[in-house]
Amino acid sequence: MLHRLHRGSTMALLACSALACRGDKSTVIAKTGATLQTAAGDTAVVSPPFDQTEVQIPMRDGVTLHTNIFLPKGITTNLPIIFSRTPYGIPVDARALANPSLADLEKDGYIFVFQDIRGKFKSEGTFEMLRPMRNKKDSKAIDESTDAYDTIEWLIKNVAHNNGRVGMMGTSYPGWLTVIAMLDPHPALKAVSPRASPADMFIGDDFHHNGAFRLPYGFEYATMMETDKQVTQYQFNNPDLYDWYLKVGSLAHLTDSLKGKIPTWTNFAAHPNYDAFWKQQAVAPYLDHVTVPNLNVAGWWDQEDFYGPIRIYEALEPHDSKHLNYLVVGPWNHGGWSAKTGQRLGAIDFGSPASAYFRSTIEAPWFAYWLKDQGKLNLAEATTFQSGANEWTSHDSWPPRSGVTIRPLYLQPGRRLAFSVPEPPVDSGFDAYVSDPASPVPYRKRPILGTYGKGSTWSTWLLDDQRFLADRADVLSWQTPPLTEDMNIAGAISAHLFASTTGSDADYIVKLIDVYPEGTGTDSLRGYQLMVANDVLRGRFRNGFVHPQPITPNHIDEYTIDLHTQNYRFLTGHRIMVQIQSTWFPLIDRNPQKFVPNIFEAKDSDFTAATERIFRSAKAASYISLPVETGAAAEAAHRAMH
Ligand code: PG9
Repeated sequence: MLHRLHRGSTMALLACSALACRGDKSTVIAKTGATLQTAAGDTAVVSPPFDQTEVQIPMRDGVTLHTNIFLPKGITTNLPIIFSRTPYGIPVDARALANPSLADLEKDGYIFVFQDIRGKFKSEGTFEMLRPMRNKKDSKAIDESTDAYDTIEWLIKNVAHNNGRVGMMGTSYPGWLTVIAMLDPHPALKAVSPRASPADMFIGDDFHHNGAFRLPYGFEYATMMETDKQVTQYQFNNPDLYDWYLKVGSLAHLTDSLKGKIPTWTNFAAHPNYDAFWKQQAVAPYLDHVTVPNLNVAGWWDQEDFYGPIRIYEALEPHDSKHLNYLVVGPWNHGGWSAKTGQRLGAIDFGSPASAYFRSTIEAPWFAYWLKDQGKLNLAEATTFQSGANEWTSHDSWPPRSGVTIRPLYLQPGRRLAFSVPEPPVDSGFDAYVSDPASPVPYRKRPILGTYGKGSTWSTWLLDDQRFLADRADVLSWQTPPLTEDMNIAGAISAHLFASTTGSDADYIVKLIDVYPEGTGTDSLRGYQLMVANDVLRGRFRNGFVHPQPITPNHIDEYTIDLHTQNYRFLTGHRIMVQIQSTWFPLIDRNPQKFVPNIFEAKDSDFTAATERIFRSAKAASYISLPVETGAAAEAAHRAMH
């Protein structure tokens, strides 16, 4: 069952216009009053600070795209355009712009333009999930890049009072659309700021991590986007998705139930490995030149697309001879830079309003500099928030090139962690658990509500206290003693496991956790276990994502798991914990643990329990590689922001 979801405002607007519309095929749809009708049917007269015009802008192939243009009321001087494209539905009402996330830009003065992409809401054409780049040899071909180009061309010719410069920004899918627009940019596109743009849906963003399928996200997002032209949420007949997905059984049952009607799901099932389908969608290979100034934005606790923005920044770096490629990472979840203050996320207080700071101190000056020639660009290459210390730091590269020592933190007997190689074993040299797909480890406390469903805490789950897993015998933890001094990490983290399984395939999930002191008193964070980094590797892909390989049962293999990047201070008195498990349900679909060529086609009978051994002996020493800050360069990175 599906249910229409309004991601944006539920208000319907009759708009007013101050726009000169001249394009032949353009249609001005609404040009009247300022009366607002709410979903409940009551009306209120408002005085939005913008005049709105709704138009259908023609693309090169004749398809028209639904676009809303908001001009500051009483505009007398020419202003730049801030342009966003989205599959989620555009603001239909100037009141949607009365939003703290836009306040700084509005104060500075911009024309705002929002557009529904092909096939969504009132735009013509067909929606295609992350539409691949066109074949440039075909002069008639279109893609999201040509649609952005054609729209900008129309805007600068048709919108009254524009100064001929356009900036683009957007979060997640709209962030990806921003990246695609800059690949082949219209000359008027002078600056972009993609936030949380996915870069590769098989390796690290919404749909898979290291080849492991993100089941609820994949299923719920694909059905939400491809059921009709709107955004329509799947309705579950069970309040606990852990239970629902477990009862569904193997993925093949979901494939059957969708009856081929959801193209993205059909593609998931047909492309279980990193083949041409995924590679042509990945953006990094296209990022071989820096076309426009680019402010990449990411959040340390982004539950959807953290890999993407970092990968995009990294891919552009070698081509950035003019120094136009920048990075900002804050203590945010997916979209957290738009939060009113951004001081708190989940249970954690980051000590200052990081989102408000970003918007007034980085975002607004960024666009003012490139689009209005105002101010100076006083921005470091990488501005990242060090959580724990709760301060912004600045670096001339990310990860930092200096001031950091890579140190291996080894798993030890007695569930301890230490920076020294384990002694020759006095015991078996490993710790073991039974991973049973019939009783997988929940990724967060149950009941687990629908991803975007009412009351869902999906947006903050990465900050959940991991103590809820304390009783599970299939989740193993190792930890340091309480730290006697602060320890900062800044840069890339990875896990290096030596492991064996009695099965012929396995998943390994590794979490790096900050354990707060037990202490005394009423502090709500006593003993809290906060994830600082985490990810999964599907064992079949340990030697590459193109050709899955079975695991030889009971053979010790080495697994390297990218835990991405962080900037974090473990405070004195806290412990560092590493947690390992082999299921993370339903976040990640269950690995049958018996090798089958395509897990989407596994039978229910293929799912078998297996014993996992994690080695911590001198010869098979599993460890986490940590970028530990040291010395003067590290101090300078902190000082620079004060
Ligand atoms: N994370 C979402 C998404 C982006 C791109 C493709 C699929 C999903 C989003 O928030 O837009």
